[in-house]
Amino acid sequence: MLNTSILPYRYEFNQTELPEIRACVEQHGFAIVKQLLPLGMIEMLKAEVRRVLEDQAKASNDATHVSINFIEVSPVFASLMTHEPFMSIARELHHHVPMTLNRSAAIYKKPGAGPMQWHTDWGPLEHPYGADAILNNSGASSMWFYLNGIDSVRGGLAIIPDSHTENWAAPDGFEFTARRGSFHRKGSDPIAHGQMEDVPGAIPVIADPGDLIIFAERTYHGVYAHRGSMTRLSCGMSFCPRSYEAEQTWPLPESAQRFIDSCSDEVKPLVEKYLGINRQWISSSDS
Ligand SMILES: O=C(O)CCC(=O)C(=O)O
Repeated sequence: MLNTSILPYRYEFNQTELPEIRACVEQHGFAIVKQLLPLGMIEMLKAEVRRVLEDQAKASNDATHVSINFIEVSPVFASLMTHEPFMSIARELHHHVPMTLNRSAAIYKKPGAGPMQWHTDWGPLEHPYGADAILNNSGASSMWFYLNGIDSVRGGLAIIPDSHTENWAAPDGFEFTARRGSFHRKGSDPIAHGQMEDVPGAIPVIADPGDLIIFAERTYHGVYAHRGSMTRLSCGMSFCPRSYEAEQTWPLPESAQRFIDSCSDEVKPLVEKYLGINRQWISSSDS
């Protein structure tokens, strides 16, 4: 069922409403596509997130565990690049220009996890910067699946609609932290705000398993504390225009090369320019 009650415009769509999905992301910085994944795929992806992250999660007291190259190690997730309902949305978001895989991730979040502070994934390319700044300056929209469903109780996302534009002003009563990375209450220490409930204009993202959540690279978002009882499993990927040329990059990681080599001829055009990710890499101001 489509829910339009929180905002005065539609932000939930069926998978066939491609122009409407793109228009919503362009105008408001996010959209939700209902019931994109079949049940079997949801269950296989849950198993994949567990396979990749559960051992380390069980051996650790940390509540949140992340794979930053999930697509490279999950053939099931990679197979979404041949799932036409998913790819037709990716192509529409990019106005049908040639695309390349930008990045991917999976997250395993235990019940009891605290909130994640408000932030934008975008960051300025001011030296020294890391791989995240390169990959989040590519014009990519994140395409996420929260495989158990999310809301404000179960460690769901909070987002600020319309916060995806370069000149967006901080919410009333708040000002930006350094490099506009987050915001803090005026008069408080300049550290990222960690409460989801008290930010003017913010909304909880409420989604079912199999729904696709899309948000733009500048859209401000945070995560509610996980007060549910089930481990929250999620995974996402993004694409950018193939014409995107980063001004500097890291050597292609071996895992990324292996992944590219493993892709079928059908998928190859989407991964030939894939950069992988190296979080140890730092830009150089000499080049
Ligand atoms: O945990 C989530 O759902 C979102 C994570 C996130 O915002 C991030 O890694 O930038």
